[in-house]
Amino acid sequence: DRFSFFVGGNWKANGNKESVKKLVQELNDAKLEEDVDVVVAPPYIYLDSVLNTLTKRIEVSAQNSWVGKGGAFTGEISAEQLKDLGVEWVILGHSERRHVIGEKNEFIGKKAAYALSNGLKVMACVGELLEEREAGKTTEVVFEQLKAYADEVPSWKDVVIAYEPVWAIGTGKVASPQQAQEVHAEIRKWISDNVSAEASSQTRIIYGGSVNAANSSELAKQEDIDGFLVGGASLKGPDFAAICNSV
Ligand code: G2H
Repeated sequence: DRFSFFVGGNWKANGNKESVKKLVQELNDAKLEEDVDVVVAPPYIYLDSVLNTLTKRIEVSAQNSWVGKGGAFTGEISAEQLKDLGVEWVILGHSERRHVIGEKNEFIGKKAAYALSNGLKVMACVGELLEEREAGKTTEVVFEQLKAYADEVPSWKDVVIAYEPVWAIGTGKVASPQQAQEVHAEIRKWISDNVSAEASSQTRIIYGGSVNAANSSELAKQEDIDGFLVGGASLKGPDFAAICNSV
């Protein structure tokens, strides 16, 4: 349920065989508090080796999956294949896929539904661009992104929502605890108004965007921040462990 804190590490397209081995070792050695769900998302090509070497204390996620059944889709990886490997989670709708690759709301909603129907759990990302925030459109944009998921997914039971303001991603400009809390509360209310009170109280809403070991405790104190999606700082085992233990 939402009451266990959730921390995801999004490795993005970083690392090589050697650094992945080192990171897995650091994570295996880390002391993690009991009441926190921890998931890491290596690049596709390292998923198998990470699944075979990482402590079972930490779950494994992909960073993307194909929108439907596998087949003639060059360069894609299907939800069925991820399940076959033993992957439990997938990150969908990350801002880098939205704004660098060009994925649209509807496509991302369909991906989420397909992944869930194949037994994967989903970190469903949302977040506004700087110009959208400055134009006062943060909630409008985030609500449209949420609606695209809500239109497709039959249940929110296996969904964690990641709020990642795009202006805070990889920039070192973390949202203030108040800025993050404000949007998290709006998201919680949107789910209550548009999905159900149960989904609203049970769904974890995690924050992403320049989270590090120095700023995670203040963010974690906010009422509606139920965890983090961590990029850069998830590449260092001790830092990531400190973030996991920040509540
Ligand atoms: C946001 C985050 C992880 P970073 O993309 O998803 O990355 O912590 O590097 O800003």
